[in-house]
Amino acid sequence: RKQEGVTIWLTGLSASGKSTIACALEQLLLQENVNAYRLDGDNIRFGLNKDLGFSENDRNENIRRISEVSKLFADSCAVSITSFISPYRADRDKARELHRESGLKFIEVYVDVPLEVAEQRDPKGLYKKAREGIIKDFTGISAPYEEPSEPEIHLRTDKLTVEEAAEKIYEYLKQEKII
Ligand code: GGZ
Repeated sequence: RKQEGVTIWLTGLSASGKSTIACALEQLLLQENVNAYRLDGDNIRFGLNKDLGFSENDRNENIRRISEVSKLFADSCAVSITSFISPYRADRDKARELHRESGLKFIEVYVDVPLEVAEQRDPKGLYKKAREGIIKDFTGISAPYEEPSEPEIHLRTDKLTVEEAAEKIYEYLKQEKII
């Protein structure tokens, strides 16, 4: 099926729900025969970017490479869905600019949850370790998260189910006639 390429860029704290929403959105799209592909920590941080950690420089480089890869998927007419914290506004803006230069759509989705809620969820016990100082430079605790100022989509994941959040992105793509 013919479609425009696009990058859906999810950004938000650890445990905000980025990956689960990305999975649900991918499912919705594949059901409609829309070619979707997901980039996340599992296929990027353990492969292409396995040389990178969580210092500011490494995060910049992580996001720079992901921006380039996502652009290539979008260029192949896929709906490329990225789910990375991407805590620095400048890095996300560069990703947007890279797409703009190539005439490709870029949709920034702020997966927003209060830090207290993310910390309560703590599915991997990382916030606890960060509070104890076992993990250094942890986003929201000991490293910054810069909120998007003008995201195309703003989701409050403590007020939406995963399905509702994915639906909102899906509806946006329909409304903008991207799919
Ligand atoms: C933040 C960390 C850290 C530190 C390990 N800070 O909830 P998770 O576990 O599964 O997702 C987090 C993931 C963040 O990687 P990203 O590539 O998305 O980060 S960034 O965009 O900032 O480059 C978390 C885990 O890795 N993790 N150490 N110090 N998250």
